[in-house]
Amino acid sequence: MTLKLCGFAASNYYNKIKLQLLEKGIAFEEELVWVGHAHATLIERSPMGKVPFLETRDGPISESVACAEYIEAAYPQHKLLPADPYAAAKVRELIIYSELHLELVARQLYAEAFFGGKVSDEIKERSRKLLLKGVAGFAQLAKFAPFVAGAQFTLADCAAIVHLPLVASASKLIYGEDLLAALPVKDYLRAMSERATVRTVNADRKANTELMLAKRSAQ
Ligand SMILES: N[C@@H](CCC(=O)N[C@@H](CS)C(=O)NCC(=O)O)C(=O)O
Repeated sequence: MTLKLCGFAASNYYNKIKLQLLEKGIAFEEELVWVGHAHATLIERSPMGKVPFLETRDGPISESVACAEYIEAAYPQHKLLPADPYAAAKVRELIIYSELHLELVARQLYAEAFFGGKVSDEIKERSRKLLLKGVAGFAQLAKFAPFVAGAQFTLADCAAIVHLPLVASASKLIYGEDLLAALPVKDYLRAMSERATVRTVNADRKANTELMLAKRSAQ
């Protein structure tokens, strides 16, 4: 059975896995699955009702970290995790920083930054403090030389390429200041956007975002 990536292409976590699959040159199918109405068939495949999830020959896998690790183990071509245990741990560490300490914190702001909603001043203030701490931590670890973990393109790039633009633009929109501006993120993202795989992900993301916004305004 061909591996199937399920979710929607406006999602940064979906695109993290899509980029990994494209970089590794793995044949895969995509199934468009929206979230928000946690119907039984979605919950059966992804118990938290989140995307992405994979459909594999052995069954479904939810949570992008578990999906990414499964792909690396099951499809060893074009490794995106170093063989050296310490180097691999440093890649995983960067993924955790970009998700737990940056993206998940910035996510608190998305309702107002991107979707016309409102976020309380209390949440904005708390998120700003956490983001400043997360950015300082990430800055200490990220190499941008030229890839986020060093000389090789790794899973940390799959995460950084999809998450950092959201962190930068949400902070710019809410605080009037890009909290990542002191890091070479813009140059890094510009360089990464020249990769054919990233161009594909970005083109599909734009098309799917329009579809998602049209769907929302029709509700
Ligand atoms: N920890 C999850 C996060 C995935 C996530 O938050 N996905 C969003 C779309 S970008 C989602 O499914 N949101 C719907 C929800 O939270 O109910 C992962 O790494 O897969």
